[in-house]
Amino acid sequence: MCQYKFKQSWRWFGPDDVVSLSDVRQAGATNVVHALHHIPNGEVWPVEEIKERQKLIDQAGLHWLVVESVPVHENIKLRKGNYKQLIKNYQETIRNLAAAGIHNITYNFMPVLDWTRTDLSYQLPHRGKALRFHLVAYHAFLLYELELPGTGLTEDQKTVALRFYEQLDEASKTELTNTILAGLPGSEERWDIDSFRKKLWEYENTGPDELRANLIAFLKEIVPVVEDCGSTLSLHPDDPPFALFNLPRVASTLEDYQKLIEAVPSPVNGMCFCSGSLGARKDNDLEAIIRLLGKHIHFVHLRSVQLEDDGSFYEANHLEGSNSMYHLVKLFVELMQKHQISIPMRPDHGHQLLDDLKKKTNPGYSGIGRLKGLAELRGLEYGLSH
Ligand code: DNO
Repeated sequence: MCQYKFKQSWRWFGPDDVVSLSDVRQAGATNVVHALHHIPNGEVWPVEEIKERQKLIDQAGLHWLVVESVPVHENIKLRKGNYKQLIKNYQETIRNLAAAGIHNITYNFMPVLDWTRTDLSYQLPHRGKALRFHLVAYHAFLLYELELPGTGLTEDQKTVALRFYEQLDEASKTELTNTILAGLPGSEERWDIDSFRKKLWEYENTGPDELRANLIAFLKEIVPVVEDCGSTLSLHPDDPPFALFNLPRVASTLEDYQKLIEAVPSPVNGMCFCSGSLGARKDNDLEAIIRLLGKHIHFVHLRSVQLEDDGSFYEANHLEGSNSMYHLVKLFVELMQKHQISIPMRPDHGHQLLDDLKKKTNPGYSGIGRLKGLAELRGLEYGLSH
């Protein structure tokens, strides 16, 4: 039997989460992935508050293993305004987390929006619900709600989007806007059409090269602190891993990550391997990413997406979808033995199923769907490592 195994983890959003800490234990996870969401983006997380939350998690018989995320303020991404102070605050938060014994830090560098979907209750044939990114709905929102030019869209795509938009009633239009702008679980920002438009203008002169330079400059200031603390940094991929609203993306592909690691070469400068995010792009070879980035993967999110012909996708069962979960987990089992490490892994998202269909759940983060995902993934790993 293999000695090194995934550290089974579960994202918990705090005391208001409908999924309680005892639910987390019942689901079979031993570690918690968590963030102090109540602290405004950019402020230092005080040691006392970290420890207080940690105590709550300990008392439930669990361990706060990973922080997801220490959010990166927009001013750091754009290197403007008070960004220097914000970076100092970020460094202090990393030190404070280490003082409490929390060393695995995840972050993302997606401008303006965190992850994006267009449908939070896509009906599956069995009547459970999944999250979906429907490209046509996104185009319709871009062209007819935001009223932005669809640069790069073909006439055909515009016509299809218009037809889709015309058949939506007012309530569905509002729902689409809220789904895209109101912030999915874990996002720190919420927008309305006007504030979002204004925010997009701020990125007018920031393309991928500029954003990447800003990320590298940020890493150069953060990585030495992370090294000193004996911690690791895991950059979550863009979700989805292609440009939306003309905003730059710099964590979508293997090459993106290689550039960042080359620019700031440290073992702590790493990746959160999210199979669902990376897998939403056909030309991402997920197995090659595991093989080539290996030691830089400090955290793993496992879920599957089913790609559709036009670039849309929906979240599939954890063991199904367009990528082979069998091969991904097998590579991780081998990687962990080779490097003699156990990597934290959480089942990412889950379908809304059974009793959860009657509850108001956090999109993607309902209890039963993730319990099912974790059970399947645990079984797969168990089989592969015996
Ligand atoms: C999907 C989400 C998140 C989210 C993180 C980024 O991909 O469930 O993991 O993007 O908050 O750090």
